[in-house]
Amino acid sequence: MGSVGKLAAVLLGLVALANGQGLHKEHLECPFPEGQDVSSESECAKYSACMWEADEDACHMSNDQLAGYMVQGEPEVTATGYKVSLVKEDPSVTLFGEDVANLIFEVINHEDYHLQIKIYDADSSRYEVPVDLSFPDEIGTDPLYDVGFSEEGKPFHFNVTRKTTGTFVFRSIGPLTFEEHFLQLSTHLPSDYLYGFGENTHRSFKHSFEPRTTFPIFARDQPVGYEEMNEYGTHPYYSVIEDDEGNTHSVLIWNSNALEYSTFMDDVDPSMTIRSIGGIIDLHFFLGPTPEEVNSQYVGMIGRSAFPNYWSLGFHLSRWGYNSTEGLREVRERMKAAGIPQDVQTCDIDYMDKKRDFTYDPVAWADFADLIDDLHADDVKLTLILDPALVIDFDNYAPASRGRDSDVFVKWMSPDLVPEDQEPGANDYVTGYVWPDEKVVFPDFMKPETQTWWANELKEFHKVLPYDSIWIDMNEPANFGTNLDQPWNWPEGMDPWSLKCPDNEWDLPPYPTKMVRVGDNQSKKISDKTICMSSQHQDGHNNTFLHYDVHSLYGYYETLATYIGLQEVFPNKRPTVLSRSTFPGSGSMAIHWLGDNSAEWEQMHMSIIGMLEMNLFGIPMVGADICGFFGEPDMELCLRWMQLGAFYPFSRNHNTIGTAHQDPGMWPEVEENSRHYLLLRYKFLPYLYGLFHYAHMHGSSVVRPLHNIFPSDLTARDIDDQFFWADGIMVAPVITQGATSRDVYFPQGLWYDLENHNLAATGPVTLNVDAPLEVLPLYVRGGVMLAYQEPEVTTTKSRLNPFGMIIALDEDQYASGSLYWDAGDELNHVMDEVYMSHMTFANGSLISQSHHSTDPVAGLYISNLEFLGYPNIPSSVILDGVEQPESEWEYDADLQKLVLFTDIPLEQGDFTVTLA
Ligand SMILES: *[C@@H]1O[C@H](CO)[C@@H](O)[C@H](O)[C@H]1NC(C)=O
Ligand SMILES: *[C@@H]1O[C@H](CO)[C@@H](O)[C@H](O)[C@H]1NC(C)=O
Ligand SMILES: *[C@@H]1O[C@H](CO)[C@@H](O)[C@H](O)[C@H]1NC(C)=O
Ligand SMILES: *[C@@H]1O[C@H](CO)[C@@H](O)[C@H](O)[C@H]1NC(C)=O
Ligand SMILES: CC(=O)N[C@H]1CO[C@H](CO)[C@@H](O)[C@@H]1O
Repeated sequence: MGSVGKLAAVLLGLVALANGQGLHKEHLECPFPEGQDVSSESECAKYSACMWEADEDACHMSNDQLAGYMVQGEPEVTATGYKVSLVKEDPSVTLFGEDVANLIFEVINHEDYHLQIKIYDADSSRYEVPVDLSFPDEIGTDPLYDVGFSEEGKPFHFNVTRKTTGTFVFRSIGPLTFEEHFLQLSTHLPSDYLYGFGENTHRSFKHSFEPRTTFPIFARDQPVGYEEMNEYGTHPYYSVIEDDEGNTHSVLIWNSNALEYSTFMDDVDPSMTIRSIGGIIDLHFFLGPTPEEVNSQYVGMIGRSAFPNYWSLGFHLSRWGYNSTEGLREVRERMKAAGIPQDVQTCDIDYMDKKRDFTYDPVAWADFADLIDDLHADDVKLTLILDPALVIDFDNYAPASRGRDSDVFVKWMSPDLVPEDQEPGANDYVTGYVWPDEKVVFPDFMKPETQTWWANELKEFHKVLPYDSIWIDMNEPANFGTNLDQPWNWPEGMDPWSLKCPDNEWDLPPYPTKMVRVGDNQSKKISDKTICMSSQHQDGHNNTFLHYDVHSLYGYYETLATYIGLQEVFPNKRPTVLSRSTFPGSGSMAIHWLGDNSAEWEQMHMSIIGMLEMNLFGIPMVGADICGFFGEPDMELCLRWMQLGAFYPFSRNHNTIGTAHQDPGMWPEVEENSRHYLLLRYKFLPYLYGLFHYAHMHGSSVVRPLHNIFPSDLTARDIDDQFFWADGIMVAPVITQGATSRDVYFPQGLWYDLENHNLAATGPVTLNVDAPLEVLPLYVRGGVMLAYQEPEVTTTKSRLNPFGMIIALDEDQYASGSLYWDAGDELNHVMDEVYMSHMTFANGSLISQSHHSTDPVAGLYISNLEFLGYPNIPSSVILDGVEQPESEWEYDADLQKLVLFTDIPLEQGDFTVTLA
């Protein structure tokens, strides 16, 4: 069939040329379950949808007509768009078998900027992601896009173009594959400025188009490493900057099955193949056109980010292995003695009794409740970890027996699969093994009964240990030793045992994706380190779901249950939930940290990439384990990481058991420098808090890549070792061992040093800046205002201090900004309980217009207005019509900085300053 295929390919190429699509060879490599390295003529011959190209020594997908679908009939108009029928030309031409014969290609218009395209089985229903999305009631009238597809009787292709520029956004290439357990769709991309997809071990923010670059996506307990791996969460979402002007779009692949994506060059065109092993093809396009508009449009659909408690923006200290209250007190005393800011203390599983959730060690942690009182007396909050899996010691462990009474655990899909050695009392539940010393069961958080039971356990436990927030770990869900002889931590002396998954189409799918070939994949199966794909979940409507389909939603539903449960524990307070596994929408409920990293320099860099990506995914409250989880950092690494981590939105130092302490008080140099940079963080928390409020209300990112602010700056698009807090503070951390300086790229505009207020650069320019060990390069962009408050060692204290504003002027002597304030932790913060002022400085006048109520701002005032880049000494300074005496302001001609000492109560609301 090789020669027939080639002839058809040539003919098709001519058709494509006639259509004005250009003559592309569209050489799409056939996917091999064993990986592309096995490619050979005999391997290729196994798949009738593939053909061997002897001259290129490569196995390619056959042409579209042979291997793909044809357009049949006229489109059928629907209320929101239209449907087109597709038919598989030759159902026997296949990759892995069971090709779906008839498909529907459906175009659904939402807002003008939002297009949905679904491709699904015309004859029977398939699994679709059950998570709710927000859609508008009415569709837009002037879409930013056009959709094209092939004529009737032609091989099926479709494209999406941006109307204003005519640039294509998506242009499918090659045959579409739609089989029972394998979907594949390839497209050209308008440029190689491709970002996103996760959660992955990306070593650059901008994607590579080297041949055979393939990343799997599937929730997995996979520590950070350097292979192309899938990690804890699932975010099949990417964005592309299309052109030099910076027009940007994004695409969500709304699919929760195991996925992978490959990037490559098709001749001159950057291209991508998306593969999934289940569900349907359901694409959501967001047309922006700016990167921040894309963000806002996307999170408007999946859920805008949660508004964090003010205290959660403080510094969190954590480790696994305090081992006792005494061990924890020792570290806490070191922090206090050093005067290092800390708002949250976190405990890992070593506080538990035999690693059981909702318990604490009655010996080593006997006085835990007293310790919590002591922390609270210092205004420090406590976060406790919980794992999803509960021991099946039903007779002695009430949370599990109550769970069994409510029937809340994940089951086998069929009673035949329950193993013969099932523990008595474990019903038809899937049992595994994780941290506790007995077998465990896994709550099915999709069930409303489970959510009720979980909320009750959270409430009961809070009566025992008055925690402030919950950290949910291991929720991919992780299970140790699946399919092996026994888990690595199986109790000594017990007969070997492990969870073994059956050999069926779900646990042994024909194409398990690259995930089985990377990382810590001991059994090389899709169920490795998790529960079996033939486990079964159930929702509140008696719908059942295979774990195969909803595996990657486990963390999402546990987050939802925890978020709801904590609202019962803390009525009308914002729940603080930290989750390891996430899915689109998790950001509306949870904080995320980037998982188990290591104390290695490159992982500092990867943490910036991960943080930028999570901001794309609508999870702005994010950070990595400062100083590294595995391994032991030296002083220099930990110091540099504390500098960077002081500017993670979620700032937490955490490490693993059996390692030396790495809290900032461990080295004199780290102690001094961490105190400095954490105090600087605390100083600008009012600014950061305002950014989170804005993100929550309008759906923006908090941490941004440079190109989100400068989309048409081509240099900015490659930079991933600098980042912004919104568009105001630019952070350029040192992430190289031994470096005492670094190159910093300053885009267009004026840039002031955040600390000494010097004019540091007039961009665009790259400068080598001094960054000796004690210095983190930080800049404020001309044109923005930053709200601040004098810092203290806790936010409880700093929140009482006077405010100031940094007013960093641009070339036009202009700046704008805002100050947002409220009680700091209320869930339903209504507008009459907040203070919100918008400030603009233009034409020599600062005008502050406020919306405010008295409650949250009583006793608070603005004491400093600091103008950076003010060119000359003013002849008069007028505040609310009153000329200010010279004692009330100060001008530094060298710095070109003017400071006004004011006493403006926030309760006053509006004010005006005029400089002449
Ligand atoms: C999009 O598809 C239509 C219909 O096949 C075709 O006429 C048009 O040239 C395509 N546009 C691009 C940019 O490929
Ligand atoms: C689910 O099924 C059970 C048992 O058949 C039934 O009692 C219950 O009403 C059903 N619930 C819903 C929401 O349909
Ligand atoms: C805590 O206990 C573990 C395991 O027994 C041990 O390896 C570790 O060194 C202990 N940690 C500290 C800080 O003593
Ligand atoms: C500044 O003054 C100019 C000229 O009077 C005016 O056009 C402009 O709108 C003013 N800008 C602001 C922000 O008030
Ligand atoms: C633990 C384990 O078996 N890891 C292997 C997973 O697969 C990759 C790629 O084949 C190997 O390099 C790892 O050693």
